[in-house]
Amino acid sequence: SLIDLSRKDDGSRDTAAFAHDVATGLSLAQKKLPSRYFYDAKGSRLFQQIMELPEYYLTRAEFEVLNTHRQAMASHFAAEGFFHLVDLGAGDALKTKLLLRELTQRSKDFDYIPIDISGDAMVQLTGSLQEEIPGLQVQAVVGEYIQALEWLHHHKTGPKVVLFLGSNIGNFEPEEGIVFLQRIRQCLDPGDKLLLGVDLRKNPDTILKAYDDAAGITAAFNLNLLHRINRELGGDFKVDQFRHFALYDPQAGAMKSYLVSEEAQEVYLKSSGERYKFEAWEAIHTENSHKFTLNQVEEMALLCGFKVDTVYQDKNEYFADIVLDA
Ligand code: AVJ
Repeated sequence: SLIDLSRKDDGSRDTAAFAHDVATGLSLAQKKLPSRYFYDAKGSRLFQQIMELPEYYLTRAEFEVLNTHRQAMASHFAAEGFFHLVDLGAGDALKTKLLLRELTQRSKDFDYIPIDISGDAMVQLTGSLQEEIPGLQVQAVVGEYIQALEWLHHHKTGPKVVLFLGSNIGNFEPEEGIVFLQRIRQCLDPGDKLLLGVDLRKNPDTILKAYDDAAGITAAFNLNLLHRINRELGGDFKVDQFRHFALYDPQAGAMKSYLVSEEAQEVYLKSSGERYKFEAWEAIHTENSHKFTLNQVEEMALLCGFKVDTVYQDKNEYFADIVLDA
C-alpha cells in the first residue's frame, strides 16, 4: 500500500515544469539550472556511486553518527509511547535502517512513513523493509516534501519524529532553507521532533575534493543534467564541450558547482523553440551545497520555531544530526 500524492498522469506535468525551469534558467544573464533535476534514473545511480567515493565523506560521517548514537536516539524518540517516524527524501533509507532496527528491537510502538518523490524508490524500499525488518509497519508516501507533510498533518494524528538527513537542507539558499523549516514546523505540533542532518564547516580542501573527485563521478553527475535536457526536452547540448567546475567559498560555507562551456556555441531546445547563446568559458550554475556551523543551525532553528535539543556528531566532527523540538 503506497499513497501517491504526485497527481501525475503520464508525467506530462513533470516535463512541463522541467521545460519551464530550464528555459527560464538558460535565459538569465547568469545562467543556472536547478539541482533538483539531477536525479533521473542515471543521475540517481551516479549519486549512489558518489556516496561510495573515498572523497565523499558525508554519507560515511552521517552513517557513523547514526550508528554510534542509535541507542540514545531510539530511547529519546520512543520515550513517550506511539509515534510516527517520517523520513523526508527516504530514498533507499540505508542510514534510517540503523534507527529502524534499533527501534524495532525495543518496541513496535511506532510506524515508519518514508516520503520520496520517486515512486520506484518507495516500492523498492517497502519491499526491502518487509524482508529485512519483518513486522515493521510501513506506509510509504510518494510526493513533494511539503505536500506530503501537509497530508500527514491532516491524516495521521499522534506525535511525529521527522527525519531530514543527508544535509539535503544544504541545497537551499539560506532564506529558502528557513522558509522550508518554517513550513515543516507548521505541519508539526508542540512536542514533535525534527532530526536534521547537516554537513559542518571543515578544511576547505576536504570539502572541495568531495565535489571534485579524482574518478570524475561528480563531473559525470553534473554533466548528466545536460544529457537529461537533450533527451527529455529535445536539446542539442554538445555535452563534451562542457566541463564540471567546483569551488568552495569558506566564508559563506558554500560549495558551488558549475558547468562551463569550453567554446562559444549555441544550444537549441525543442521544448521552448529557443536558442541559447554561450560565450567561450561561460558557466551555468547547477548546485550549491551549504556547510554549517552549529551556531548557524541553532539560529536557524530558533527563527523557525524549533529549539535545539541534542546534537549528535561523528568522531571527526564532520557532520551533525541535530534533534530539534517543535
Ligand atoms: C544529496 C544534496 C546532499 O550536496 O552533497 C553530491 C548532492 N552533489 N555531490 C550534496 C551532491 C554533488 C548532495 N546532497
